[in-house]
Amino acid sequence: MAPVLYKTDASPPACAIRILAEIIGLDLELKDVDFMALGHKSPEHIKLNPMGTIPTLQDGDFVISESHATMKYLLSKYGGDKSESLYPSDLRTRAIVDQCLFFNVGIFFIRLKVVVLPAVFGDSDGPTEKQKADIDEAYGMVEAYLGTKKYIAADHLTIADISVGATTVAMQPLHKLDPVKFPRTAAWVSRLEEHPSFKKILLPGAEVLRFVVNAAWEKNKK
Ligand SMILES: N[C@@H](CCC(=O)N[C@@H](CS)C(=O)NCC(=O)O)C(=O)O
Repeated sequence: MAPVLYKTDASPPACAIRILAEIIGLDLELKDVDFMALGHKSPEHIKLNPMGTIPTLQDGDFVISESHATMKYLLSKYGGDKSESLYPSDLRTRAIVDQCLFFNVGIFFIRLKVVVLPAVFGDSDGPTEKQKADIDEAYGMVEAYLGTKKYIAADHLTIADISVGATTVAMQPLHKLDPVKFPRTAAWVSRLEEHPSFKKILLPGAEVLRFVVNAAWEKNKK
């Protein structure tokens, strides 16, 4: 039986899991959670994932949430010969992949979430100057992590690119990346956007997020 992924199209971490699954050739059964109706906070979903967040994965009788942990689980169980390049066992490379994943969890994605949630569930009509400055600061961190590498943790694609890349692409409608200030990040995003799985899963997802957030801002302006 295929693992079940509770997701919304607009969720960058859910897109990250789907991109990984597609790259390793794993079928997922996708179940949409009605985010606007707070389906992720329903008693049934909280039972699966006490954080009440999307995505959540159910693999037989095993349930795991938090996309970064979930990606590592899926890769260990189903990654086969793709595991080594996506999450290299070399001590330092793996440490750098982890650094990027924790940066995404602890800093970068939070800076997206604090703009999106108050728009969708509150009365925010756009990002504040401080939020935009915080996003720019985080783009600067991505730029520094990239350094002279082609990808964020190594010279090839790893799960760090999938997670941090999903946040970066989804962030664009909230506060656009300035390619003059962050040229390496801009080139990396273009490279990721050419990847067939990013094209198929993330770009439409980011478009849904753009639509939802813009509609919320417009409504809140009235
Ligand atoms: N670090 C978590 C973040 C998950 C997360 O915050 N997801 C958003 C949707 S994209 C959510 O469920 N937000 C609702 C909330 O935080 O209450 C992960 O990567 O799974």
